[in-house]
This record gives sequence, C-alpha cells and structure tokens, in this order.
Amino acid sequence: MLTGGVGGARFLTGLRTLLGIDPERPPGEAEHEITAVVNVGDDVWLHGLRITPDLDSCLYTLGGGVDAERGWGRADEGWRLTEELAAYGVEGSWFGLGDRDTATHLIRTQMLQVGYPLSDVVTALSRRWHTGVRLLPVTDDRCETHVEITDPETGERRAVHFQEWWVRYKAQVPTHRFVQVGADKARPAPGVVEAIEQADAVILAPSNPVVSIGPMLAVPGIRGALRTTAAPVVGLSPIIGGAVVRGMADICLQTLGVGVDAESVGRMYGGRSEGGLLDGWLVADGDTAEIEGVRVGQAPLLMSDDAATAEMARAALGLVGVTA
Ligand code: FO1
Repeated sequence: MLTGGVGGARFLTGLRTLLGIDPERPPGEAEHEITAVVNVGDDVWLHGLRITPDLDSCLYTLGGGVDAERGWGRADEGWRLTEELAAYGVEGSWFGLGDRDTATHLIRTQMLQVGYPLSDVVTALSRRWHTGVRLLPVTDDRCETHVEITDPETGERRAVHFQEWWVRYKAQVPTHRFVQVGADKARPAPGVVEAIEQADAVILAPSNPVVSIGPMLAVPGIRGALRTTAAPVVGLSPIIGGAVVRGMADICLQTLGVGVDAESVGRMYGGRSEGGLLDGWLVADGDTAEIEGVRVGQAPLLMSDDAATAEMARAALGLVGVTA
C-alpha cells in the first residue's frame, strides 16, 4: 500500500483489522502481510532534528501511541520544549514539537548522523511500536516537497518547505506549484519495488493525491513498478461529494488545476490501460466516475471507526477481485 500520514494511517489500521493481523504477534505468523510504502515529502530538518511526519503518523497510529484527535504526534503530549523555543524567539517555533515526540526525532537524528538509512531507523523504532505492518519509506534519499508561494509580507515569489506552507501559512497564501526537491536523484528504498512487484494487490490509500501520493510517484522507479506489477492496483478517493474529509487536498488539487471530485482525482491517476496506474477506483456512495479502462465501485468511504475502515478496505480489494 502507498500511503501518506494521518488519513492513510487510519486506513492502514482498518486494512490490518480486515486481514486479521494482530500487532502483538510476530509478523511471520500472520497469514497475510501488509507493506506500507510511506511518503517522505513532508520530512523536514528543524532545530537540528530530522522529522518524518507521515512515517511517524503510521508508527504512532498503528502502534497505539498517536494523539487520535490530531492524527499526528504522541498522545498525552506536553509542549514545554516548543514553549521554550518560542520564548527564545527561535525561527520555526510555529511547528509544534511535542516533548514526547521529540524523543523519536532525537533517536532518528542520531541514527541518521552515524549513517543509518531512514529505512533502518523505521525498523529500529518499530521495535517499540508494534505496528503489525512493514513500514518502508518510499526512498531513503532526500525528496522533500517544497511549495512556491507569493510571500504575504513582501509580495515576492519564493519557495518554502511544505511544513511551513502547511503549518505556518495553513495554505492560505497564493500557491503556484509543488516541487519535489531531490526527486531526480532519489531511489526507491530497499524492498519497495519488490513489495510492489510481489504484492497480491496494491492499494493507493485515500491520502492527499498531490502532497502524499504524488511525491511518491515522483521517485524514479515507483511509477514504473506500479505500471508493470502483475498485482491489480486500486485506489480510494480522498474526495467525498466534492469535498475533502479533512486536510487540504482541495487547495492542493486547485493549485494543479484538477477538479475537487472523485472522477478528476481518479483521472489524474489514470487507468493502467491508458498509461496510468489504476485498475480499480473506489468512490463514495453517491459519487460517480468514468475513467477509461478503470473499474469504478461505490462504497461508504468515511473512516468513522475501525470496522467501517475495514469494510472500505474489503470493498477496495473486492473491486479488483481480491478477497481478504
Ligand atoms: N501539523 C500542524 O498542523 N501543526 C503542527 O504544529 C504540527 C507539528 C507536527 C510535529 C510532528 C509531526 O510528525 C507532525 C506535525 N504536524 C503538525 C503534522 C504535519 O504537518 C503533517 O505533515 C501534516 O499532518 C500532513 O501530513
């Protein structure tokens, strides 16, 4: 499965439930296995720490440590570190670094600085957080999403890191384009292409198609693996009834001139027979989509609880002939 952070992590818990995977059991014993290929476009250096939001949302959500309301960061969190940084007037204190969350960033930063690749860091952190899912960064290389905006103070065009656009500006500035800094040199992380090629099915999570799924497709080799795998590829629409459920996929799509509806997003991914990625596209009850060469299905797509999310996963797999 290719996934972003908050929404994708929630979908992953439903897929894990559907496949009967017990996160406390050693992975080898389960009949099914999930490999989640996770977006690294959100990743950022801040206060000397490497922060990987989407990987952490998956780790904490699947591991039972996430703040369920936010969908990111740790539960029972404290913010004294960030308050202290703000008191010093340090740049970047608009980004809320939780006290408990910072322990994860310290471990990751130390491991990266002595030469471990990000995928090894995730493996190490997963020893504490039993996710029941194999988490892989899409790449171990730097491939950050930067956003070209018109600076609200100066009126000048400039590029900001995705996190500054998302958290500091809340996307409420004139936004012109998204750039994947480092994509040209990035390579799929070990195991990613094999996972796509050997899968029984590949699912594109109902994540933000522009800044969560898109950055992964920009890594050379990922789109090719999706197009050549024998596994059916099925996506779930992140847009329900012409609106986002949460997040800012609507602003992202509008920036690209793509319609904020299930059909436009499905067409953006495209059908495999037409050079795109999809064999199946699951849209919400009440929505419709006509996409050349793609089997379109309808199902309730609100991840209101784990059982509902598991049913969404079942419907997505069923659409491409895979029974869990
Ligand atoms: N999102 C916010 O809206 N405000 C924050 O202060 C914030 C801090 C933060 C710290 C660690 C982390 O892993 C995620 C954090 N996020 C925050 C979410 C982050 O911006 C994600 O990239 C988005 O949720 C998009 O996936």
